[in-house]
Amino acid sequence: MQIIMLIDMDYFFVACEELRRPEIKDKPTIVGSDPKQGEGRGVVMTCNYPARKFGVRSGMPISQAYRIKSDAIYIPMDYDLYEKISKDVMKVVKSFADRFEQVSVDEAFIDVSKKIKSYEDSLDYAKRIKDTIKEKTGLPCTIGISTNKLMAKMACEAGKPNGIRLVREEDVKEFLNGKELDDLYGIGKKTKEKLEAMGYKTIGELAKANTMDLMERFGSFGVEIQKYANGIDESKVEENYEVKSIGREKTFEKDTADRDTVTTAIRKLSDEVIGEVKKAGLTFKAVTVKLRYGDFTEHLKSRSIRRSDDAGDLASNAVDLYLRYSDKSRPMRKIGVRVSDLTKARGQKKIGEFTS
Ligand code: TTP
Ligand code: MG
Ligand code: MG
Repeated sequence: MQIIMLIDMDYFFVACEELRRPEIKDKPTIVGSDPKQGEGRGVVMTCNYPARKFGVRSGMPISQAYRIKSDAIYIPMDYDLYEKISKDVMKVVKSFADRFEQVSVDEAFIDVSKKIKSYEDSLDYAKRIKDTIKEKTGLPCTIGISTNKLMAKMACEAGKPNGIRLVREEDVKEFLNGKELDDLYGIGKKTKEKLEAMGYKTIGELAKANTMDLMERFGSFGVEIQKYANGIDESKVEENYEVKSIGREKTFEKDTADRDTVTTAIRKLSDEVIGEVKKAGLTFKAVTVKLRYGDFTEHLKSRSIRRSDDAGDLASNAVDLYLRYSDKSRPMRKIGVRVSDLTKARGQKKIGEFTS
């Protein structure tokens, strides 16, 4: 039996803000663009549940949110904060997983089929994950548990907010049956309208639809959504790594145009970068140097090389990029060395293929 969980943080950006501004708790709060007294452009990134009660939603124009709830608390985005908290959350989630796949800043799938042998145990296990996230970050989440990624996602939606929701394999059909078409992952407003025009109103009806008709109307996408309507999803939880590149920088104590000083610094930085690369069990294919001059102008120079995890390869290419592309007459303030296009050393997929 396969047991998959989706962990998704509740009203994430606002919840992060709540940590440093406890006074906003339980008050309608919106993170997004400046509403400018209703004249503002841009959208609501997210809002807490008290704001949702009034009909405010993610993605809604901020001016519309302002019309609905002008006395809500409006907070601008602080992505650095959310990213930092996200890392803390993901660290916890990963520690509970056989396989871990982060799919956005606030959600991740885990496969726990090896660890958990029964649905009863999965509920206890989810509770432990939820409690640990709360303990380490102070934030609430919802966990959906089921037999594949699709159903874990749907279970999570149904369990929102601050819940744990299990949909057993034998209950999948009934769970999906009466739901609206656009409750199904993959079906948006347009597809819903087309399906309704064909006479299908619920997920249950789509599940039993004539497959040829769906093929004719939607091509292979039609087959896929019908599979989804039957709760079928064969995709696996794909291990990913949050690291897209690894780099180090050095600011010189005094701006310098001395070639040896810079070259020595590049070699040292290369060693440090390789230390990280090896620790993570990765190889790299792209090398970038950052050249920043005393007047703060900055240049990035990159090249692709044969895949490697070797300090000599990195240093020689980084030094070469510096020698070729830097302006030797101008004193440098800072130098940086970075590797990217990372892959697990044991020949697996490229990182960019996993992360959004
Ligand atoms: P979601 O998990 O979709 O939403 P949420 O965490 O705010 O609320 P819920 O309790 O329903 O899970 O998105 C996570 C964060 O990502 C959200 O706080 C804001 C941001 N976000 C975007 O950047 N773009 C989007 O289109 C959406 C929907 C959210
Ligand atoms: Mg969320
Ligand atoms: Mg999410």
